[in-house]
Amino acid sequence: MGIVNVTPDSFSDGGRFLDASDAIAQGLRLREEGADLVDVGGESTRPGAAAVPVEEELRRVLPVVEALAKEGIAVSIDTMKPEVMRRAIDAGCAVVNDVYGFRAEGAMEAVARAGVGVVAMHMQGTPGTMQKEPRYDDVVAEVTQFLLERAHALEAAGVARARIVLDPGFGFGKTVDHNKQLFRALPQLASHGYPVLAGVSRKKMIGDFTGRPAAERTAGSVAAALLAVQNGASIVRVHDVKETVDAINVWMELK
Ligand code: 9MG
Repeated sequence: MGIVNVTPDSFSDGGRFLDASDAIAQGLRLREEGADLVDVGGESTRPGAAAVPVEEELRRVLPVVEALAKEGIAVSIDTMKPEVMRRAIDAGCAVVNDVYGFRAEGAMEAVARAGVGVVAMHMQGTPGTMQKEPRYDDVVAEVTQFLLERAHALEAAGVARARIVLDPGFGFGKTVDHNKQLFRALPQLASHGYPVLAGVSRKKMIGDFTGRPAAERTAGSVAAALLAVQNGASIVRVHDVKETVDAINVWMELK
């Protein structure tokens, strides 16, 4: 899954693709580089980010979703808002990626009958507050329980089991130690039978391990994506598609 942020304030590529034509060009480039899915987001979810009004989010993402879908690209919409989900589905998106795990009122109904794929992610708190003081007694058990509960709620709302992807939400209300524990537990999470998505690309955790700023975290991010796949992730959400695809292809040939 390649990332297209149509936002002025993403931590890793803030403002580069705010213009719709730049965002569309980036989506096409990511497909050429080997992305199977392009994730389009119009509201930053970086720690401390402020919420964006629904009309502004729609203005940012809809032309991009529509243009990429028309090109035959499988588009996923990164949003927490049911109205954005509905309009993006009408515009042709194939997957809804909700970092809030479909907890907003009307979110499950927005996807239930549409026949789209869904990514339900775990987040403690909200983007505005989540990194203030993340706390768990047992992060792996609590995140797993939350995700299975969301999956069952989605199924009860009418989403086919085969369309549900689970995501532990690296960096979303987690310390580096929480992230490490969750990363090592990916095989356990995958064992429940739902595909697992891992998103670690250019995140603070990679910066903590390498000492590098976001723009210089490609090698660290590729290493983490590769390890996530080895640990059972079916989808990796990445900025650096070409490098990640190369690494995975080499590993597949040599393993
Ligand atoms: C939007 N977004 C930012 N980071 C993410 C992650 O780790 N997973 C998913 N599903 N979405 C993310």
